[in-house]
This record gives sequence, structure tokens and C-alpha cells, in this order.
Amino acid sequence: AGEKPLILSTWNHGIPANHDAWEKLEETGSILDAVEAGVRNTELDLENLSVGLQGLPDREGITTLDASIMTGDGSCGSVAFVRQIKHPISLARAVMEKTPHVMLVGEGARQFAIAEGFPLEEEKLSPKAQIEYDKWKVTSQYKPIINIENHDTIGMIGLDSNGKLAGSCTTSGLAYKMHGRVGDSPIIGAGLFVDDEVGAATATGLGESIIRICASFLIVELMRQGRTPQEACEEAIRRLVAKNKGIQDIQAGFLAINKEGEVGGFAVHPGFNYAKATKEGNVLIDAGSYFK
Ligand code: SD4
Repeated sequence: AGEKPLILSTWNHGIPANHDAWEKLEETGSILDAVEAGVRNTELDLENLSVGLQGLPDREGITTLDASIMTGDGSCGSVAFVRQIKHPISLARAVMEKTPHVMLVGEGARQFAIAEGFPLEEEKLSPKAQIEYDKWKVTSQYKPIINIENHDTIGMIGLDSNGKLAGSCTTSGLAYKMHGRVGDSPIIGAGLFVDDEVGAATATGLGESIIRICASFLIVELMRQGRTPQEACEEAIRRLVAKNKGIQDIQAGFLAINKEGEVGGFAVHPGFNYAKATKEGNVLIDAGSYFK
């Protein structure tokens, strides 16, 4: 049986993110406010090298951010390839609420941010990211690595006690990506999808492999057809494995909840975990994986 309210988010930084989301939900009663506040925590986490302006840069040494937000009535907003913005998730929310559009990218997103009063940060790598980038520059090898360090985007999905759903996803993307590369996280249906009639899903891992199968949309549609969240995540991982070459070097992980408050999580390789917050507490769960 499921639980409401419920907040689920990727990786162990999901624990503090869920904590902030839960507090916000209690304060305002809005699941949208909750999923925004939750990942804002991660966007400021200096230990995290895959989310926020402290994240690892692209090949040129520039950090560019992707984020998306969605509610179960079909409202959504996203930003991609954005520089100098500390909270891309809030910018994505502003796109959703204040423009007739779903997605703004690059310079246009930055101009919109300025118009909305978002402060522009100085363009400078965090000390940790600078050290890693300097090491990488020695060989400049472009090779996606499947370790946790290189894959800790935060995706968060939540359900309130009235059955309303919302989700958020924010990342600095793949380390040392080509300048201009956009991943799955700001693509509605790939990194995030939410439908109040069914449930919600979010993704982490190699964005290209996730976009290729419209993963989050796929998971929600599988649940619509009667799969549990766990079955839907496992089926989507099988699809991803079938449609991507070089799967030994690709990590991806999915999370799902349905509107009854049941949850699922699954990944390609071992090592993916997620944080689950309910009235009972906020716990870290190891997800299963296709390869053992
Ligand atoms: C991307 N999915 O840009 C993101 C990266 C990621 O943990 O998940 N990192 O491809």
C-alpha cells in the first residue's frame, strides 16, 4: 500500500533535499513549492559536482546548467545551457509561470533571468571543480564514467495528501561535455514527467541514453497501462539497455511514484540509491539494477 504525502529523490543528497521539501510542504501545503525548495538545497551543495554552479564544467571550462519542473496538470517549464544562475530550478519555474513558453535556453534564458531579478553570479569554477578540471585537462579524454561522482543530478518527485503530483530536476550535466550540450534533465518526458491521473517519474545518468527512450514519459505511460512504479522502472531500464550501444559504460537510474503513493527505482548498474520521505521518516534506499 502507498503512502501520502511522499517525496522521492535521487542519490544520497536526496536526504537533505527531501528534508527541505518536506518542511516547505508543511509550511505552504504546495507540492510544487516543495519540489522546488528541495532541489534548491542541492543547487547550493558545494560537495556536489553535478548540480549547481559548483558543478564540473564543460570542455571549455564553463559550467552550464539544465533544469525542469512540472506539475500533474501538465504545467511545465525548463531552462537549458544556462550560465551564472544559482537556482536554475527557480528560473524553470518562472518560465512555467510567467511566460507562454515551456523552455528557454542559453543567452535568452539568462536575459529572462535578469528581467526577473535573478542575481547573476560571477563566472568562476568552484575550488573543487577547478582542481578536477585541471586534472582532466592533462589528457582531455572525453569518456563518460559510470561512477557516482559523475552522475549525481537531483531528480525529485512528490505527491501531496490530496493526490497532487509535482517534480523537479536540476543538473550541471555531464562533466566535460561539449559546449552547448544539453542532457535529459530539462527535456520534459526525458528527465522528468508528471501526470496527476497516473504518477510521476524522473531520471539520472547519461542523458543521451535517457533522451533516446523518452524515459520518464515511458515510465508514466507504462504505469497508466497498469504496471507498478517498480515494474515500469525495470521495463524502461530494459528498453534503455536494448537501445544503447556500449551499455557497460553507461549508468542511468529511474525513480517513479504512482498517485496511490507506491514507489519504484531501478538502474542499469549497481550503486544507484534514492531518498524516500514519508510521515515515517526520510530514508536512503538502494535501488536494484539490471547488471548485478
Ligand atoms: C545529464 N542526466 O545531463 C544528466 C547527468 C546526471 O548525475 O544525471 N548526472 O545527462
